[in-house]
Parts: sequence; C-alpha cells; structure tokens
Amino acid sequence: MKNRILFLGPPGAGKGTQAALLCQKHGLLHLSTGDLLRAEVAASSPLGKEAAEVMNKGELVSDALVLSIVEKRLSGYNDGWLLDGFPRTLVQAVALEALLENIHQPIDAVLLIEVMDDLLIKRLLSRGRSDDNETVIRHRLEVYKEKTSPLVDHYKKHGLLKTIRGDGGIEAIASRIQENLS
Ligand code: B4P
Repeated sequence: MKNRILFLGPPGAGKGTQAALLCQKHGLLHLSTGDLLRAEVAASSPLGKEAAEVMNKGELVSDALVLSIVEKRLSGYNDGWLLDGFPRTLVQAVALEALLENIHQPIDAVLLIEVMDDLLIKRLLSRGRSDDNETVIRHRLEVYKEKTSPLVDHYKKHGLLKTIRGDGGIEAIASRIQENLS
C-alpha cells in the first residue's frame, strides 16, 4: 500500500475524519496541521496566540509558521505518514517537496476529497467548532478556491492526484480511499 500520502480538499470534506481512520488501520503517522495549530492555541503558546486570531477569521496561518511545525515532525521520521490539510498553498507545496527530497521520502499519492459546497456548509455547521459559523465557513471556502485549489493542477502535473467522491457515509468513503491506495 502507498504510505506517504497527502489529503487535499475543501474545509469539511472529511479529511480529518478519514485520515484518522486510515492512520489507525495502517499505523501511519497522522499529521494534521489544523490539529497541531489547535493544540498550540489550547496551550496559549506564542505560536498559538498568533494562529488563533487568523483561524477564527477563516484565513490561512502564515506559510512560515505552518512549515516550521511540519518540518519539526517529519524530519527523522522514516515510516509511513499522512499529511492532512497540508500543504494548503503553492509555497507550502514547494517547501514540502524540498524537505522530502532532503529526507529521501517522495510523496506516493495525493488524494483529493471532493464534496459540494452545500454539503460542506451543512457538515461544518453541525460540527460547531469556534471557526464553524456560516460567515467564516463561506470565507474559508473562498480561501480554499483561491489559495489551495491550484494544488490540484500542481499534483495532476506530477501524476500523483486521485480524486475521491466525499459524499455518502464515512465507511463508503473509507473504502473508496482504500481502493485508490492499493
Ligand atoms: P483543518 O483542521 O484542516 O479542518 P477542515 O479543513 O475544516 O476540516 P476537514 O476536511 O478535516 O473535515 P472533518 O473531517 O473535520 O483546518 C482548520 C483551520 O486551520 C484552517 O481554516 C486554517 O486557518 C488552519 N490551517 C490548517 N492547516 C493549515 C495550513 N497548512 N496552512 C495554513 N493554515 C492552516 O469533517 C468535518 C465535519 O463533517 C465533522 O463534523 C465530521 O464529523 C463530519 N463528517 C466527516 N465525514 C462525514 C460524512 N461522510 N458524512 C457526514 N458527516 C461527515
């Protein structure tokens, strides 16, 4: 099975949900930049204070800050991993490629989880995190379209992209993902 994986997709596509299932099943390191940032916020660290305001507005945290978090976790790690919600900009993608080249760990697969906007909004409103009110969600979707969706073409050109339908039940989506990683 492919075991160096990126999950791409709009907010609420279920990246975190599916990443947790897949990593538990196959013993992969689950690196969610969203979770790591929320842990910094909860700890009121200087980094968390910087991130909280940005996240609650639905903006992206600075590339430099996110890159420092990922670099710390991935360097020296030699087993399989899944990056969930990272990269989210082309700058992050290019920096990740340089990091992975240095540690001789190329990406095996990029999975794009696709879900219609109406369903994303419905899911996020029922999740109810502090950045999950309708105005902020709509802004996050715009930010996704502007800053993250260019990564779809980027990874298509590298021959790494697989697209997964993200509607339906959690188990059905997990099976679609599994089929694309064998
Ligand atoms: P993330 O934490 O990455 O979260 P997300 O994109 O909102 O959600 P995800 O797709 O993981 O959906 P989930 O499984 O939870 O980002 C949050 C913020 O952190 C960003 O806005 C940004 O500010 C910052 N950030 C993170 N990474 C960054 C980066 N690299 N650079 C800069 N900033 C960064 O699912 C959503 C809901 O749907 C859940 O309630 C779940 O239970 C439900 N659900 C999932 N699958 C379902 C299904 N099949 N059916 C019904 N409900 C389902």
